Amino acid sequence: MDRDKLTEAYRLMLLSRAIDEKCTEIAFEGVAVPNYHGARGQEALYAGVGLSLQIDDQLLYNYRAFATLLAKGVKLEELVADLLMNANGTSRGHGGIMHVTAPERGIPGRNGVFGSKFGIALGLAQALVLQRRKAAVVCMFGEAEGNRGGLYEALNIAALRQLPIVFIAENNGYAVAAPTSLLYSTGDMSGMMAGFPMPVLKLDGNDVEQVGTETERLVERARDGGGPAFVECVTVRLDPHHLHDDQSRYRDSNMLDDAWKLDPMPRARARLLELGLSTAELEREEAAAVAKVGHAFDAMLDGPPASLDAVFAHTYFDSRKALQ
Ligand SMILES: Cc1ncc(C[n+]2csc(CCOP(=O)(O)OP(=O)(O)O)c2C)c(N)n1
Ligand SMILES: [Mg+2]
Repeated sequence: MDRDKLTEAYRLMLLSRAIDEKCTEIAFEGVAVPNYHGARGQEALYAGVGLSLQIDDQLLYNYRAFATLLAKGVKLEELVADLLMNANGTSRGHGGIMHVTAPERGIPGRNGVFGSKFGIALGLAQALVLQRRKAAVVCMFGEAEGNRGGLYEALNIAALRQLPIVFIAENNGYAVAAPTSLLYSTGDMSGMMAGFPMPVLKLDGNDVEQVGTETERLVERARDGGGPAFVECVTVRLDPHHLHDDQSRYRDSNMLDDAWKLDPMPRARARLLELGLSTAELEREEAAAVAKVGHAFDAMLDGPPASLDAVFAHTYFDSRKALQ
């Protein structure tokens, strides 16, 4: 990555980290942050993937992907409002971070049932092909979702029809408390896929340059009719599964110390210094991210709750009208 691109990636990573720090802070003060799952440790993966996407690409995200959503065009204030689950969010307070929805920006929505997104990815990709749009679907999932049978069926159909889908497997070491090695017979997420007729890559998910460069190449290849690909990004979850998870039950302090050695933030920072950014410039970037996130939370904290009327605004069937 050149210096400008890496700076852009680092900005996204900083925003993501600042969001985590703010969510944790206010949650401990008693503010509800519904369904918040931290991204600390995984910022390089999410920023790298996000930067490889254009507006017309379709993103099926997972709930920690703050940097990917921001890169895809969700405004920081909207994302914060989704985290706080109020009416200023993309889902108007009806779904929160689990259901960020901005179809005009290539985010068709998310549902909480693991495994369902694979069939949706096939449908979105088939639509892109039929409409002759030069765009790709990026389908992101963790170890739990990647262990559903639907993934294997989707990989087969994607290969058979040469659909433009890049599958991104987020190997952050755990599905809640279960380590990856307990879930996959090869001990990782890409070893399982070696036989599928498509590029199958295993990347250092904490290296934002590697993730950004490789996913960009594969997304472009998919847009150009080159077919699907499977990318495992090996990363690290630094925090508990969510704020109410006691990770001391399955990770001791030595394991956590080792995890923190993989933190992608200092790594990206060191690379920017190598590329010629000064410490003062980096400090300015870091302070700017914290300030931006702080302002977004200040602005969105008292956002209005979801409106009851809007419950029926985006549905095919309005039961109130049927009862009139
Ligand atoms: C079909 C289904 N079963 C169970 C769940 C509950 N669930 C929510 S998060 C989670 C674990 C997720 O682990 P992973 O896929 O590794 O993603 P990570 O949280 O590590 O990002 C589970 C089992 C679900 N959402 N859907
Ligand atoms: Mg996981």
